[in-house]
Amino acid sequence: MTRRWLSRAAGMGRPAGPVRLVHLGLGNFFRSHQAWYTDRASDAEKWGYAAFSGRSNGMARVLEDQGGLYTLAVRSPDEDRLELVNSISEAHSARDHQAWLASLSSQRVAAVTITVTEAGYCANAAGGLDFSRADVARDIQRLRADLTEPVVTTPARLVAGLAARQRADAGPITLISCDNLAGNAALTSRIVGQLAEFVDPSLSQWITESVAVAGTVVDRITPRTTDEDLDAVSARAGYRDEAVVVTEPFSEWVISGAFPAGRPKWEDAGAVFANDVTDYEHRKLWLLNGAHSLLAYAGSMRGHRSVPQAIADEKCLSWVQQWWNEARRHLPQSAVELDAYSGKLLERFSNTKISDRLERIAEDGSQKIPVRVLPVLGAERSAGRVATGATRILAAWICHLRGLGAPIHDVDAPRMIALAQGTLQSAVPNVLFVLDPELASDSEVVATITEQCIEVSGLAGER
Ligand code: CS2
Repeated sequence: MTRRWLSRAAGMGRPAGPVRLVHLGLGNFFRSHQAWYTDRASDAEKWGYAAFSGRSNGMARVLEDQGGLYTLAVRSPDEDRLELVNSISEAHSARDHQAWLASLSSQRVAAVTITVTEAGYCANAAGGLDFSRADVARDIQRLRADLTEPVVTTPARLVAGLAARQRADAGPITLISCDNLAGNAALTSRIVGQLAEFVDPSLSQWITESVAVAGTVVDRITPRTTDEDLDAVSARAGYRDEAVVVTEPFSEWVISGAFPAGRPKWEDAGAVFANDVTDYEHRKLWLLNGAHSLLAYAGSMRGHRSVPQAIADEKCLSWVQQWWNEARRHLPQSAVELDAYSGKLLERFSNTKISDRLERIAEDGSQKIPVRVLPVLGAERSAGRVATGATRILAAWICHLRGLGAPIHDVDAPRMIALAQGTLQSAVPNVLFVLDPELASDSEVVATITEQCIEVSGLAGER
């Protein structure tokens, strides 16, 4: 057992950089992606992060003890490359609201990156802020009474932070959404704008003038860290690190937006700046994340636990290929480019060293499925086709909500589980209605999904 702990105070790593970036959502993905890009930027020593937990606080405490340092284990089929990441200068728990307000009030802080998962934006089906949520209503009440009161939802924390910045006259700033959502910049603008308008119209005016919102496409498969990972890294590194993150060698970050207060030279670490991220976004959300959801539901019903296991199953692979053939008809990239992209995806999914659990990916399907599958289904329907690769993902998800395959962890679980009960003839249109009422009244789509529910659940026992 290693006795030495990873610790900046003990002189390990680079000295902490000045805090000029803030992050919301201190999970594994932030640590394998934005924090890593910042550490790899050519001007890294000038840019430190104050990183805040989304909801759970454990990681903030661990990182605080380690002075923000942690190890990224970049795991390819034949080696683990250990990289010490230095970009987190301060780690704070979600409860540390005063530190949050202080960070956003600092003139030095130029941007806020956000990874709070799809559900964290508190959006409704129309893509605006869901004012009917009790937590949102509570936060609004608090902010109306006092803009410095602790709040918990992402939109309210952002608005409270921006209000503090306005009071401090600290100048413009950029919000950078890094979650797997369609149009993540526009969604972030809407939820922040709507909440601010409700709380204080003059703040809303300042936000319009002073807050830029950048859109991004982010990609790096990052499974949950296991105890074995912690032990293996400690054994090799010669120090104990409780904040290890395991990830794959591949990574992508496409960014579009204005940075009136500056930013790190992320392009020197491989990030791509584009005028518009939409084409990249569709390619990633449909081909990678859509296939992931398919494997999570259909694969787990066939007894698989991880992505590499599921993709090695010929049946699952053929379903993924069928879905990809449908999705790529609606992507603008050339056939050669898309072949290369999906070839690389197959290689990434097959990396048995990255044991990404289907259970993780199956979470929050109610938030993921609309983004990943419905645009393709709709485009195919407009062309007069029922895309059976796309409908199979919906069928597999409905079976999951009926208790098959991976366990259900969903922010909207009680409602979705209730809708998926009863005969398939009623469950299918009931679930579809929540996604899109038009789909629920499309008898061809409903009939196809009903048959596919029988197909995928029947095949569940085949292996
Ligand atoms: C996954 C993503 O959680 C999920 O549903 O599809 O976390 C996926 O691993 C990342 O988007 C990869 O970049």
